[in-house]
Amino acid sequence: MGKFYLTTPLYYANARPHVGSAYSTIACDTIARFRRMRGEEVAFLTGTDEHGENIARAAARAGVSPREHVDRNVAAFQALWRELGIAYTHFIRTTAAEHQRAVHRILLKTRDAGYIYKGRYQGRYCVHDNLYVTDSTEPADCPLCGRPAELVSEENYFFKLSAFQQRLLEHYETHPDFVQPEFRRNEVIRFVRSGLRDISVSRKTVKWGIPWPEDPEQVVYVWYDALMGYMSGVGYGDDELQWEKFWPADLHLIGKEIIRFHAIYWPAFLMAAEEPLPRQVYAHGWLLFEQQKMSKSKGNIAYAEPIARTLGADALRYYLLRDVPFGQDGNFSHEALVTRYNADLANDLGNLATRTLAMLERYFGGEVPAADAAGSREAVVARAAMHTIEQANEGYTRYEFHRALEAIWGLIAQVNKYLVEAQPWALAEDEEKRAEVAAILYTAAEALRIVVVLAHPVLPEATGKLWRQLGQTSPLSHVRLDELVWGELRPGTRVGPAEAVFPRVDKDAALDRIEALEQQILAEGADRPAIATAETASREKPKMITIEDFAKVEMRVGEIQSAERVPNADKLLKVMVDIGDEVRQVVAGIAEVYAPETLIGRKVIVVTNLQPRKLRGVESNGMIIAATVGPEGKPVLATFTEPVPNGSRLK
Ligand code: ME8
Repeated sequence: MGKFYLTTPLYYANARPHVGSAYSTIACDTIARFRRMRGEEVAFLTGTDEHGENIARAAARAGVSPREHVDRNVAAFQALWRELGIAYTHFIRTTAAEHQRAVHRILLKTRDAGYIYKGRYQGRYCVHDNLYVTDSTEPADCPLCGRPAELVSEENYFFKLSAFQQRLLEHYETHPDFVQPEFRRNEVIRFVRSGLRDISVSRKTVKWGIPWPEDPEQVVYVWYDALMGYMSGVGYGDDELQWEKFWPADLHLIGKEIIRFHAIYWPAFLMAAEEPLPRQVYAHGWLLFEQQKMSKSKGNIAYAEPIARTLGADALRYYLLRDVPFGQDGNFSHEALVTRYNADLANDLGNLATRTLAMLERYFGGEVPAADAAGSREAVVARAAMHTIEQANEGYTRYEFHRALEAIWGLIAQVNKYLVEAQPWALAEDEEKRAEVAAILYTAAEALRIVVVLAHPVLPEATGKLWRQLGQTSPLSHVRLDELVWGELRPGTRVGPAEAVFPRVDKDAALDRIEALEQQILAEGADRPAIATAETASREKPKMITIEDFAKVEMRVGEIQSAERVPNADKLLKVMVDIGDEVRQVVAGIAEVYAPETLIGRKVIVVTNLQPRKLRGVESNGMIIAATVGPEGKPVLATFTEPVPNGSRLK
């Protein structure tokens, strides 16, 4: 029996999961179920990435220890996976003792092989994405989340990534499937060709992490730590039998933003430690919500629970895999989801099932009849079903879920049409047509059986119910997808009773209920996203400060004298502001909303005692106050409606 080992990313345990995290996990679960139905032994790993400064800060904001914080969020992940029918076999937490041992083991191996050295790291680091943004100390924004990267200057351990440039390129060449889809592979190759620099793999000022072996002053860089979870999760250095059986991984499924970590760092780390490389890294696209990546930092999040509790987990699974071609970005919308639910699930599949089962009950006492009178029309349906079996298998194999589902729903539409044309309900009135009616209903029921088997990886719960309604007693997950053929439904099988697995819903009522449940989640203090965002910040209870704290901030009325764009920065304007006794140069992130010429003469509020800093090389001596509005964080300048002299102090 073949094996298949696949993984989701190990999600940051800094907040509860959202639809974005559910997306990758549902895709993996579908692949895992598909592989099992082809007779393979599947190890399906998911888990949580629990170390690093971003987690420690999120915990501090929530007023709990990092350990408490991650425990709470991990529980939320595990509960959601249960609710969504995710049948993972392994769950790794990067705070587990066996994981720490595995990290130490591989680091020591790497050091002994000569690929680790001590040096000084100086540059800009994004705490949220754990990304070394530049090696320069100049201010820079993180390319992943757009936040300003922080200045880091410390003694670190470095990994000789530069030594692996050639070997990586050779690997991509000789293993064309290693990075997929193809356009991502090309992206990675281009990046590696442009040159690789050594990277720091430890942090000194961060405390929440795995201590560096033999130097507890330092902790292991969180990406090194997290990637190792793919190995420690299946027993690396701990459970040889399991390790030997499942490693190398057959598939790391990830979102496109973390491809460099997976397709460059990860194989280089493994080459250095002389461990076998995974077979494939597949990067899917982003779910966009209101045109932007759904993400904790932007606050434009949809949660999975409200959908699962309104329409069922299968509805979410189906929508996510059907609506967006896997690999590309796609819009997520509750409206589209409910529309698909009613059209594809309640209507198309629901009608085929209830109609067929109800007629079997009515005309044949709930027993599948023989199809002796089957003619050419029935043969057409049988051929279409066989073709659909091929297409669905192919779609799943290539992670083209939308194609697999399109093919299956194509068959459903064809059989529904066939029933409308054949009109068994009209023929049933004529006793002489009984054999014909039998052939029609056998054909519909057999097509339904095939649909149920093929859709099982995506709709595990609903297909399970339909399977039982079709009178099948063997476990559905044991049916072999690669051996599925037409004609195996046995005449004489008792079916029914027909029960709707996807009852039709009123669209507005469903949307209202989803919205109400979303609000409930946001209001649940314990489970709220731990990262404050433009949208969620207003809902969070602010930490109190004293009047003395507030008095430290000097704010004055200013009048804009001139404004111009900062070159190569879409968001920034260089503004000269008259604050009474001087004219200050301030750089403000408002260029996307305000044209420079519209600002002249405008009264604004300026924070005047901020330390000067450089933004894109332009010095800023203060800050102009603006509200942050909507999910995109659109700035709206604060101003006065009554006359007020320049330089007046605000308090
Ligand atoms: O990056 N659309 O964790 P993370 C599609 N801990 N997929 C999305 C998504 C969206 N809008 N939002 C999230 C980390 N995802 C690291 C990984 S692995 C050793 C360490 C999914 O919690 C997608 O798979 O930020 C993305 O790559 C992942 O969640 C990021 O999860």
